[in-house]
Amino acid sequence: MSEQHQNLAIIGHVDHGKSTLVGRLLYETGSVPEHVIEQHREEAEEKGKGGFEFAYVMDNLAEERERGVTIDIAHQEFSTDAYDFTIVDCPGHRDFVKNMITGASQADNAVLVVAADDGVAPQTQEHVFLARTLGIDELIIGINKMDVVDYKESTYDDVVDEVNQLLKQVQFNTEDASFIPISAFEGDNIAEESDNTPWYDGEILLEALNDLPEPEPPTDAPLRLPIQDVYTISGIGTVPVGRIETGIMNVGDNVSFQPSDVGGEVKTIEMHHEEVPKAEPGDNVGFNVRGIGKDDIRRGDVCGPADEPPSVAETFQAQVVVMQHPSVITAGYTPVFHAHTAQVACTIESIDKKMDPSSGEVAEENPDFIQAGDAAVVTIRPQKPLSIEPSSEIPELGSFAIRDMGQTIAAGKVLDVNEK
Ligand SMILES: Nc1nc2c(ncn2[C@@H]2O[C@H](COP(=O)(O)OP(=O)(O)OP(=O)(O)O)[C@@H](O)[C@H]2O)c(=O)[nH]1
Ligand SMILES: [Mg+2]
Repeated sequence: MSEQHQNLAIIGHVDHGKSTLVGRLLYETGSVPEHVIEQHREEAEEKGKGGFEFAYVMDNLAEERERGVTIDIAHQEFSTDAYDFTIVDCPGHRDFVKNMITGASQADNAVLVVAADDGVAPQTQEHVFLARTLGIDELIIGINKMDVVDYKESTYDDVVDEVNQLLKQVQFNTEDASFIPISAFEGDNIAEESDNTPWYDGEILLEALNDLPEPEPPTDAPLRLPIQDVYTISGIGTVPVGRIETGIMNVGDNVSFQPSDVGGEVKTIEMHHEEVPKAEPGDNVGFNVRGIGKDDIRRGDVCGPADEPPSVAETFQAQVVVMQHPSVITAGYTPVFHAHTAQVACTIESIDKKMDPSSGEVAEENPDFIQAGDAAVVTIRPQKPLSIEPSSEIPELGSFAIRDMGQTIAAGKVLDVNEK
């Protein structure tokens, strides 16, 4: 075990090999034994899904295995010399981008998987945009399925060029991106240098993972724990679960859930099925609070200290970047905002400034509309109570994505919260 912890998201278009890559990584690092892969191979073949044995390590739901797609995010742990990794395997299918947003918002860095035989595809673009705007620092880009293109250097170079263009488009600093030709299925350049790519002399994947920059230390912000689900467990009672984004939770603390606006004393905290006296940023916990019933709180609430409760926005000002929209965005537009575990319809009440995305300077005051490619400062009014924080104070609770008509329209950062 190493000291440092990293949350690593695996992102990219559907079927490009994300789950297969995670399965392969876990296998190569000894976290999944050979016989388990062998069982998966048999099950995959029975289901007519031969080749999915590595993906099945991550795809545990019956529907995922039948369809051969990832639906919800899945977490797995493995260690290298430098880091203990929590891998967040994201779904690539366009119907499940909302789950990818949750995954990306939990991660420090990411591996982008691009299939060499397909190149940049719609969700490659959508995921890179979301990764960039949700605060992913560094990207490792695995050009996967090199076996399918006979390990050809020219194909690799073409896909690298395509991805570089995309990175420029979303203003991802290309110095924070590194490329590796891999085959997740065959195991090329994952844990060992491959003989099939003699023309490549860069790092293999495990080396690149070891060389990732250390994640920023957690801020000294107060406790913020977005609630992912609320369970009723016999013998304990109501158990909200979620991941601590900032701060510490101790048994005996007085906490408040917002925007539900209820609270009480923390009676128990459970992590990995064991009771613990306290929990820290990055910990996935279930806990019980005196006097709180199942109907008092819900997914999307944020738990914080009673004396420093999570902010609830009447309105908030944010900087947004528009990725795509069939026409233009004007004041009055009311799409769904995805912030931490909450999904709330919000109205763009005013478009205050259009920014020059390259310089960050104001390009136009009070523009009539914004469109794809624009960056702007806007004022937003949630249609139902929403707990959200200024990104400068609590970055973990200060970003969001905007979705409409089954696609990501924009993403942004909260500048200022006007509290209820
Ligand atoms: N030949 C070859 N096939 C691969 C490779 N990596 C993945 N595949 C195949 O591609 C298919 C999809 O793989 P997955 O790992 O499920 O892809 P995914 O990116 O996780 O897909 P979603 O989670 O649904 O977005 C499976 O049939 C894999 O066997 C590779 O390196 N070479
Ligand atoms: Mg998958």
